[in-house]
Amino acid sequence: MTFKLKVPDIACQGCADTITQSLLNLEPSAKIQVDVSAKMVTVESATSSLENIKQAIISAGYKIE
Ligand SMILES: [Cu+2]
Repeated sequence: MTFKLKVPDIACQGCADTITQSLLNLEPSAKIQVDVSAKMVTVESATSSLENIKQAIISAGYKIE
């Protein structure tokens, strides 16, 4: 399943890397794309729920719009 989330606090590639890493900790085989200028996170996941993905992003220190 593919999830798209808007994360307004993404400001730079460092934010993208932090979010990517926390999502990989949740699901190592997930495919993750972070668009820094659009502040969008796209997660292609086999096993994670939207709620789990949101929690991983929140615990990395970001809010979801
Ligand atoms: Cu940043």
